[in-house]
Amino acid sequence: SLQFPARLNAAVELLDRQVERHADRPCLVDAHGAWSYRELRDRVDRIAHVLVQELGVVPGARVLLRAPNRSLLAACWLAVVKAGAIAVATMPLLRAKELRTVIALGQVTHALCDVALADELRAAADGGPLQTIRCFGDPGAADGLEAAMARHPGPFTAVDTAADDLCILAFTSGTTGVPKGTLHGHRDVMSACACWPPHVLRPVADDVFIGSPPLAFTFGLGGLLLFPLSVGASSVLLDKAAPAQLLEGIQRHRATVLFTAPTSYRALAPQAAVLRGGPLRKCVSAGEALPAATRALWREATGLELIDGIGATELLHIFISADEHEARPGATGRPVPGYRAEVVDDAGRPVPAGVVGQLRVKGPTGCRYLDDPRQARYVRDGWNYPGDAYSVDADGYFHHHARTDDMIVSAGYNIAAPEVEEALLQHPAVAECGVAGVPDEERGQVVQAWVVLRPGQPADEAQVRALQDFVKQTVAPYKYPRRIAFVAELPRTATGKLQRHRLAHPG
Ligand code: 3SK
Repeated sequence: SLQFPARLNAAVELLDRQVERHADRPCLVDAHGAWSYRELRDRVDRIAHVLVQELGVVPGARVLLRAPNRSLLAACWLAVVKAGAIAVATMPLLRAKELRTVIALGQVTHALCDVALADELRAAADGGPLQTIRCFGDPGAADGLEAAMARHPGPFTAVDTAADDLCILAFTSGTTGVPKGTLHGHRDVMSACACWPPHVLRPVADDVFIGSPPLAFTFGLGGLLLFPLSVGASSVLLDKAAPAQLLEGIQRHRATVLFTAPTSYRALAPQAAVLRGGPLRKCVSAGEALPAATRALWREATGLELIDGIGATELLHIFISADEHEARPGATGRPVPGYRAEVVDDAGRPVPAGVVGQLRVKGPTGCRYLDDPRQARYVRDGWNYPGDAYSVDADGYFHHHARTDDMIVSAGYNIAAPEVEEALLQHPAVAECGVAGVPDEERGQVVQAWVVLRPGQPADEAQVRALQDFVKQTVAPYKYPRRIAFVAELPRTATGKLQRHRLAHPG
């Protein structure tokens, strides 16, 4: 089991300890330049002084962060944690309505915000607990964070936090309903760094990390900040990480470790041959189930085997995974050392190999919800039930079937929406697709697919029949989509997860 001292501050462990070892190594790179470990610590200490001395932040206060990925956002996150407060990082795409929910549920009192995104935040703050917003991104502004930082040179002594003091309030992206706030302490952050990275990713100090997930999504927080810092590596933070920018960034910065989601690997694949034989050596896929076809596509394009993983905001990061040598198409992997995972029936009994049931997980990164009645449903006897239908094979590999909410029951058949999506994605006309059950008088529900076609593909009846026939030949014929709609895009959360419940009701 993992041992940490009773007094622990994650910002000290991840940053100050690295400065002691290699102050001048490159640490963060963004569109504004590059910072060494020493330079990052200097910024973090200045911001922590501003938080405490100018804004009156006290240990345990909740500080909202709002910006696209950039080094100053990472510095703000570390400063909040170093000051013993709780970082509430929010997706840049959130609008005032969603921000209002986060502020009210999280009892957020302070915010550090990119000036370009401040209007929505100010609108959301109206009348709520959020009293102080300090903006950054306009270095000339007299009342901006940068001006305040200039007033506070000199080291900041980290607040002496206990290992179990909270330092993160992260909201789930809400693929189905209202987001849940999840709480994590300094020990959880250090545990996440001590489990999946050394056992599966195996990063080294010379690695250059890059990727698309926002730092506000714990997939991005771990992959693009915590894990690189934990080994003294560097990280490239892209404020925009659409496929073209990501590909350009990988090449320009000679990135060696890539974090992104299956959708992004599919979009990158047609141009990704330029990466073959280059410095890129580890490609991590998470955030959504990885179809075997996407794994094959990426391997064919680049020669690299994807490292798949399932994680959850509730557990901070990845808890089932397989490295590039142990990967098996169609399987997510095995429990990451430090975690236990089981597939159980509705009564909580483990099911035999090959049988589909509910996934449950236990591990060192905990799972506490913020005053949410759903705690009772999602956390039982120390197990977290992330809401995924899985089976385990005889070798202990876990196979994803669907989110529990994404099981379609049609004429008595159980059909996993992702399996139908995976079949459709193998058809050359299909760029993206989403599948969900829609009500049907005769069958209860029928399978419907919403398909984004590749450029130039006809959206006509012949295409519908071709796709239906293709699915019938790829998986059991009763799973084929009886209805198909062609659409320009699919509804996704701010973290890029497909919202299947919105396919039929996009409004
Ligand atoms: O939500 C997820 O899918 C996820 C994946 C990896 C790491 C962290 C998270 C939240």
